[in-house]
Amino acid sequence: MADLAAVGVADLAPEQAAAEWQRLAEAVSRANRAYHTEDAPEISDAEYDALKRRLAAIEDRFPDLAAGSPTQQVGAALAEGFAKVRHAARMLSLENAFEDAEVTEFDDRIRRYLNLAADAPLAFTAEPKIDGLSLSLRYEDGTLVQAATRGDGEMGENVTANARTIADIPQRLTGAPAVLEVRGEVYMSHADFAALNERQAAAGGKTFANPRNAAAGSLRQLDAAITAARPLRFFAYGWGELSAPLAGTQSGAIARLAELGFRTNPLTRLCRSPAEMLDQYRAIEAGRAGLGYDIDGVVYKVDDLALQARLGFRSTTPRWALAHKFPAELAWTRLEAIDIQVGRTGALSPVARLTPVTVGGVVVSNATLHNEDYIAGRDSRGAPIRGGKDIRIGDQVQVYRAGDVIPKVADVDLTARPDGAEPYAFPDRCPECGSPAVREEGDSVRRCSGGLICPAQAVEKLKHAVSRGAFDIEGLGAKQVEMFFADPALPIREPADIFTLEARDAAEPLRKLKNREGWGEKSATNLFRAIDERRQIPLPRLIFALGIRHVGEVAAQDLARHYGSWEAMTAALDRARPAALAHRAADAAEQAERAAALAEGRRARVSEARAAAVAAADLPAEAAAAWSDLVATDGIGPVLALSLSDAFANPEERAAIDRLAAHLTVTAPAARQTAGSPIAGKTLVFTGTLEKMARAEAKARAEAMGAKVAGSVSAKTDLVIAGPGAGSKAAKAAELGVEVIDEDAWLALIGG
Ligand code: D41
Repeated sequence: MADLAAVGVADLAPEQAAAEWQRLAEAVSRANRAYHTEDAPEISDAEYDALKRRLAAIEDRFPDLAAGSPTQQVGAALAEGFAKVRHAARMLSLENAFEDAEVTEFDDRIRRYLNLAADAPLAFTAEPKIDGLSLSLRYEDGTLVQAATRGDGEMGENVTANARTIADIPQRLTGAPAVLEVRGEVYMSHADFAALNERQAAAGGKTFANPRNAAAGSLRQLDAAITAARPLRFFAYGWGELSAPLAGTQSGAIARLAELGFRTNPLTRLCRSPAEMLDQYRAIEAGRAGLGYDIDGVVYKVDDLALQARLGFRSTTPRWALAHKFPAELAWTRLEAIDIQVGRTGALSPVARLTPVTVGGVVVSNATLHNEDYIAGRDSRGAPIRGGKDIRIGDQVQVYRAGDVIPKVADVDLTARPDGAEPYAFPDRCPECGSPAVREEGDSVRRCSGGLICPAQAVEKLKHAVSRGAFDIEGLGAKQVEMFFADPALPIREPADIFTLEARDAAEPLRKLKNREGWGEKSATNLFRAIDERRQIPLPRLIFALGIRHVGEVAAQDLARHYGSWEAMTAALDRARPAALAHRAADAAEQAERAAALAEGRRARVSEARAAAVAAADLPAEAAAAWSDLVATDGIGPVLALSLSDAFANPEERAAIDRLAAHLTVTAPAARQTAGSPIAGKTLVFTGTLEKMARAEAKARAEAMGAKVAGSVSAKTDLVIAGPGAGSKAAKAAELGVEVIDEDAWLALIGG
């Protein structure tokens, strides 16, 4: 046989191309494995690149060969070693509580949402919260086919080979539903952790700070043989996708998982009241030290699965579950210095530099001091905190750490204060750019007024733009952003620069990315491809990526859903601008009126003052309409609306936004599952008292069926649902000729 490797791609016959493709694909896969999982590259980067280029050239000519090719799996999977997998059902996280009172509030809140009387039965399971990492196991026809870490809840890492080595995880199940996703916590016992660290130390290897880190490090081994040698355990606590229900209750479903062969936590109890939940919390806390593994609280879940389904979830947490954390761990140490960090929105955040101290198994040397008032010993309303004790450099301070929360300085020991310690003077200029740092009325945070000229703000905004919920560009994380921000040859100073990087690199004669330390042909190309993948971006991600104050992921989704397209949103914000300015003027007029009234000893006429300011602006009707449409959007209040409007009206910021958008194709939000929904696309307003379904549930149901829920009635309203006591809104609806129905008609409309 002729040596195919010597034949040019253009000259290969189809069957030769297939054979050559096979050879190259295997060589690339082998090289990938050697490089990524065995940490032992067998060929040079240049040889690797040549193989891949030839493979790609063949696939260009014979596209049928490309499916499943290693050229299709550059980037994420290879760079990080594990393939990403999308969870069939999202892995939610848990809402946290720290106080006993929050358990009663949880019960109250659920009763209110479900419209249950205070004495109606409502049971909860209570189980220890294992301090490990969550894992989702997928079984099809009784066989384990996939194990994935939680990741961001939507996408996790495929760790199937590793999970198969864990003795607590069954490989096969009998009598299970055809599709069953089991969720639970992977952890390591105290004894196994100590023994592992001893072995590691003896072998000169890396030791772990705590059992949680050891479990995470062991599960995320690229070589499953290493995982197999690590003593990991697994408790099942829940489920994801199912082809048939496991039971009618949480406790029944967990019992079923136990029957199927999973370990479930023996301390799980069914509780019939908040008092019983707290009893179980105390019992678990009392037994904590003797368990032999780390737990960080107790998880309560509504037992009745039909009620769980009605309660549903918020953006990332179910309404039917609560994690009641144990009190955080504390330690005392010396405050060495206070550094000021400048954030994305210019906030000056004081950070305590501490003499390192171990808090709950973790060495802490930095902690947050929140803001200027916190250091001075006042809360946001001016009331004393810590009895009004201020914090000074050199003080003995108490450091507090709770779970994954950033450690904070909680208290100060005045008896140990060194002589001559001075009250801390919070800077009134930005330490990064020298611009004045100002505090707005009612804001506890001092902010740099430099905007995008402040390098700290610019770089933080960029980091935000590439973060997970935003552009999420593989290979362009916070570290790389800092590198590019400071790079004289290929700078990235604003998000738009990301999308010109490849073109600038191509035109760059001397300092090409691939020739830099830490970069090569492969990583540079991977980065450019990862950037290309994001030239098309869903609208909510783009809005979130802008890093506008108060516009988080949820608000970005609300805005995207409301406006439907980037063009519609920018046009509406431009139209609304005069009204936004009038509202700023009204805020100022309100403050002036309050001050004047105080001085003159009379009652402030706030609404008159505001109305006069708005009237003086003589707003065009379309501005007023665009503004009321924006602030009537559910989830968007005047504070957010003003912040958004300011960002789009600031000439420098707007120019940067437009430059970015020019590189992008913005995709509309995916339509909800609303086929056949009678209210899809309609704008609804609820008013008055609903008797069978609480307002929050009604709203969630309406949104799930594709409707928008607004807070006030306007010409855009399609339907008003009025309960008893509906007042001005029902009247307004009648005046505008909007259809009004009662709660029974609403229930009939949504089918129960
Ligand atoms: O023991 C745990 N760490 C635990 C975690 C538990 N016992 N139950 C959990 N239940 C849930 C829901 C209610 C969302 C199914 C959880 C977690 N979630 C969880 N752990 C980490 C993220 C989510």
